Amino acid sequence: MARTVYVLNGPNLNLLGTREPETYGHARLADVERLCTETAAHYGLEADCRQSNSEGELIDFIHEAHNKQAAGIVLNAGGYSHTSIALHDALTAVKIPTVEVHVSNIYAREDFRHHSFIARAAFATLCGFGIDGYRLAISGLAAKIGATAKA
Ligand code: CA2
Repeated sequence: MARTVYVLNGPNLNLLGTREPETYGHARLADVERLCTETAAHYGLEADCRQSNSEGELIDFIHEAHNKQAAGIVLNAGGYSHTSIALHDALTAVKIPTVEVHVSNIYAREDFRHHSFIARAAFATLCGFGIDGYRLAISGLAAKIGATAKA
């Protein structure tokens, strides 16, 4: 069974924990990646965590996930969520079970954040749980692909 979950973070998420804590909290990207690694291990999965500020590189990561037969993708595409048909198309092409995550509650924010192109290509979307959303996303993904918790 495929065991690797790609955890992809998009533009500006490298700034997590350094600015706007009232919106994004105090945890840093390294904390997110540790949380994902630990949660994935709980289900016998491995988290391969990447961050990029470039749309094309995020698309390359999705293609790589396909080539490496990844079990799933957890994606916070940041601002590209609201603009990128290309990311939508990449996810649709590879057909890897994908959960969309946002740290903040995008529906309680500006109107331009209320639409996500990623949502149509993901089987679930989580937002507003802070970084715990990543843990919940991996748990939900594990259930979706039939990976069970290890003792
Ligand atoms: O809530 C989320 O996770 C977002 O994906 C974050 C994006 C935003 O454009 C989306 O609408 C919602 C922005 C990421 C910016 O991250 C920062 C983190 C700390 C300080 C400054 C920016």
